[in-house]
Amino acid sequence: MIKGITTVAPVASEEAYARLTELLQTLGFEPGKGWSDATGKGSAFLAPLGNLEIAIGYPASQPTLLIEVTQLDEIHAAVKAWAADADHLTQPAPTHWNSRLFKLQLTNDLSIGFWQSENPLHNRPIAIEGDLSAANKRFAIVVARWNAVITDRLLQGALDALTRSGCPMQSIDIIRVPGAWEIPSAARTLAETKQYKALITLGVLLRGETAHYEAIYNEVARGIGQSQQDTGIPHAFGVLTCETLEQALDRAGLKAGNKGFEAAIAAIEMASIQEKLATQQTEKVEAHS
Ligand code: DLZ
Repeated sequence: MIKGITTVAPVASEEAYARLTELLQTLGFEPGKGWSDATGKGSAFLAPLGNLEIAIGYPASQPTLLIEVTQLDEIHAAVKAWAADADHLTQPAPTHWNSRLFKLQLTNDLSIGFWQSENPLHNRPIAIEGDLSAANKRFAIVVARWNAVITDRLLQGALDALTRSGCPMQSIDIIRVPGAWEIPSAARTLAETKQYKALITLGVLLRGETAHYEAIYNEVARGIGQSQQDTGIPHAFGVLTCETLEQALDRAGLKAGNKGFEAAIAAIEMASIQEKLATQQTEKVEAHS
């Protein structure tokens, strides 16, 4: 599968290289990993969205380096402020492909074009992804007291993820239950209040110490999943199932990350996805009415 496409744009002079690198940095282009060795050097920039375009009969007047932007006029103003010599900058003008474009003759040997499509859906990413902001959202954490030496660490990890993602402590409710067995019913009661954007469930089941381990684990997982499906509120699953206490400790912050932190991040992402999907649905309904 293709993972990414790198277009190498050779520039003819040291001056063009330095100016283009500086301009792209000024405009906030995300830097990638550059290189420098005996054969030359490269400045890498990461485009959030990249196109590979092969062309035939393309008007020679077009720059071969084209950068698609979302706010062409603001970019034009920024480029004008950056480039001391405005003679080498054209005004944004319509193209024959339903876009507007301006050109900058950076050096004698290098011209670049900035353009914006008039179609707001052009190149819009197809995937809807959640972001990782927990601000202005309420979360609940259901945590089992059984194996508290571990679950307290999972709770610490979850709180760390939530607060570092912008959720104040006042917007987090923590519900302690006796053991993992009790998590589903508490989670469901909380989810049904519709007060929370997402729930985080935390517990530890140790195979060696838990009679009917499989039966309990299956029921806990099924109950949490069912609550999530019935209520439509995301429930992040942070119930560890381990052979030994040592394994559990590793997953609670020692060697294998903190599963409480990871569950909270999943909850934040899912809360955001729910919001985005809800907005999309509303937009669709409005468009059809
Ligand atoms: C009883 C029990 C056992 C044996 N093991 C665990 C465990 O490893 N992890 C856990 O969270 N809870 C355990 N429990 C307690 C049950 O989850 C439950 O709290 C009690 O059976 C009371 O309903």
